[in-house]
Amino acid sequence: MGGGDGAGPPRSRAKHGACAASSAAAQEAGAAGGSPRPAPPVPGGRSMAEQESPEFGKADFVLLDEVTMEHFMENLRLRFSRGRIYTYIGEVVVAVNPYRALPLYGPAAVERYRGRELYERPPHLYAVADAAYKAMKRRAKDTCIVISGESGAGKTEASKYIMQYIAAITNPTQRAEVERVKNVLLKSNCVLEAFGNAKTNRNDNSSRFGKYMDINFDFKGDPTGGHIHNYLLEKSRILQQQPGERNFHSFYQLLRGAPDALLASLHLRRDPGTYRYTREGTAGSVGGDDAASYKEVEDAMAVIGFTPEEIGSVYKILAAILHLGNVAFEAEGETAAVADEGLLAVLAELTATAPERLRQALLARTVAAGGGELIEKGHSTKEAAYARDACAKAIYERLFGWIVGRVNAGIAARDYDARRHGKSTVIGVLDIYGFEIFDTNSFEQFCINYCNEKLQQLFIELILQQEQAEYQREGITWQNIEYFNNELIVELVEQQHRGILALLDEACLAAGTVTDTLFLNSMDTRLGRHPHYTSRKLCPTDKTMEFGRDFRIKHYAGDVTYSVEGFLDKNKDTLFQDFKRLLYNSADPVLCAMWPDGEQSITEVTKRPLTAATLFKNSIVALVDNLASKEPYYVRCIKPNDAKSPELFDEERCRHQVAYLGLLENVRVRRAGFAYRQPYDRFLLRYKMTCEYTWPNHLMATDREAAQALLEQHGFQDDVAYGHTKVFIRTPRTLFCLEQARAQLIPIIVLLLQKAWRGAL
Ligand code: AOV
Ligand code: MG
Repeated sequence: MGGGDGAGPPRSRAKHGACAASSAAAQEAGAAGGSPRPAPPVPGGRSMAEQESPEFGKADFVLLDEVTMEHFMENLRLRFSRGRIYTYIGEVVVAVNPYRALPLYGPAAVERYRGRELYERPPHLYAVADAAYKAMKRRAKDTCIVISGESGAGKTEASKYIMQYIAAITNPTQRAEVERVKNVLLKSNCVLEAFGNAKTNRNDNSSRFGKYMDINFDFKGDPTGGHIHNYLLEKSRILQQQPGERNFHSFYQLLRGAPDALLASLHLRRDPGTYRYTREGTAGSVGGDDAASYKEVEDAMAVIGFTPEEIGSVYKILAAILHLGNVAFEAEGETAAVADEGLLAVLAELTATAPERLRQALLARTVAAGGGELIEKGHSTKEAAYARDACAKAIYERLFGWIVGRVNAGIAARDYDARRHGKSTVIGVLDIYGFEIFDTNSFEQFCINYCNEKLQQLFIELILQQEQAEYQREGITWQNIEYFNNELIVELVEQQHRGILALLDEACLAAGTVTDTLFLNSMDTRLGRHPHYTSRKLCPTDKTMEFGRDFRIKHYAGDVTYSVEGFLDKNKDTLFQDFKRLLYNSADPVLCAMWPDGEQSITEVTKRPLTAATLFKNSIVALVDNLASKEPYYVRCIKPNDAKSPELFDEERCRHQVAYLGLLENVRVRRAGFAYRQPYDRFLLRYKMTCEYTWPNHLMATDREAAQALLEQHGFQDDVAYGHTKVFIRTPRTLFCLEQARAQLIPIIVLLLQKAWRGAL
């Protein structure tokens, strides 16, 4: 290679050699390997040590002296107690919910992080948002930010900070259309939370739906649109809540916040205790907030583009659901009759339907008899009550879907940009309901927890598995790191023909009288040997499960006992066509638009639709495929205690989360691994001007040798490894220094080129 000292090329003339040896991360990583060195300065005249003094612990878990649970917890606890709620594992952010307002956000903080590299500033969601944004802009890569953690860990709050950051750093020229899109994106949170969140025993503002939001960017890097996918709203909450919980916020907001005249026109009383669906949820409610939120949500709907008529329809639909819950039935011989005629009239008015048709839909259903003949079959009082509740759930679910659709219409990406400048790029933000364990866990918890298993699987796949597989492929010496793979649990749920979902669908499809208990029996028989499945029948001594009712899954995040009651019903999700037709014929355009399937005749709908669980599984599989196709950034949220306390760091609870989230394994893989990798040719193309042996072109036999010469000239040889096709760089600082060297040289090169050009003229 012809170096001055024979051991390698002479040091570069560019003054960045010091930077190489001075990487703070490299220093600390080196220290972990047993050669402690003083904390060095970093570009910009600041050092990691200044930003993160020992008082605040290690800003990156990769820098721990030893990767043990004890050291990890010590650092996490120390940082939490000092208000340092964010810590990195490489590019992954570990965030502990502070349960108090911290002065970490807002315009000044945004400025500190704008355009900076990850390691230049203390760990923050803003830094990750910036990294995802930069990757998207510089390399035209679709990226996604996956926020995970259990219920109440801070995912939704994190997603909002991330969106606020992206909104703040884009559109410097204040283009009106871009401003409008940003505004709609931000305001959509408030509306979706009002209709999709509720107080649970885990979280006062718990997301009861999953949300994945794509933000589209044009070639300038400004948001031009977006799209929200929502996943399985927990609609059973409409009917019933566990003690201490509430129905969706929207109901209380309307009741507590609406002006008197509006309430009167909706025939509502202010007290949520008046209505069967909101009666249980009045304890522990926060009345003042509800009234203030009502106004905020209404303003947000207007910003999104809801017309006053549409907003009026939304309120009427909410009121109709509340009234519907109060409809009682009395027996008239074999069949049911509506107990309160006045209520029927109110309902007909609010839903803009004909009172007699409404009565008919509540009391009977149309069935196809032989020979294509249709007959009316009257409900018993029990059947009528069941149909009424199914209808209330369905109306709310469709209202929510309509609202999401309305938001999407307000932010639909204008494809003129994509057509003019090629494909637009996307940042996806995922905020989905976290893993949850309640006193009673039902079908909804089963779906939510399955979804979290899938996301954990993706994390394992992207962060732990693929990383290690690449080192092996590239021939880099590597000691495999063991981790718990939850593949078996995912299989238990979703395996074709044999998994829980398949057995559930099988039970639902079976004609006649298959009950929840028979479904449980079938699981016991066919899954009895699975290491992650058990039930009282299989484990008779375990008194924490009820015989004939409960089964238990050993999830990655803990054991959850599910009550099988209602599984079949919720999975079938039957709503009689009579209701759909009734509401499709409503004179209210919003209500009518929610029931496009209401036009079908009863003979057309006898084909079995997909079950709720299968639809959910399909949507989650599609979500995971979508995420896997993007460059992922991770935020791993931790809930410090169950008391929502800003002081309490519950050691046991935190340790448990660190363990099941696989954070220690993440540190190990990261620490043993390399932060960046690039194919040799791409690497040289970008940095060749920083080395005399590679500029303008190298004369070495291979790109690999040339890359080696370049890195050695900078003095980075201890921080890199050479694979078959790619160069691997251990610490981000090395890349940062290369970037700096490049940035310093570019103006000089441009000047030289201009001179040469003028000379040629
Ligand atoms: P989740 O989204 O993870 O739960 P949230 O984001 O709703 O959890 O957070 C729960 C509560 O914790 C919030 O309402 C805030 O009071 C508080 N909190 C979270 N993050 C912060 C923060 N950075 N600063 C201050 N307070 C915070 V669930 O949706 O239940 O899975 O389904
Ligand atoms: Mg949430």
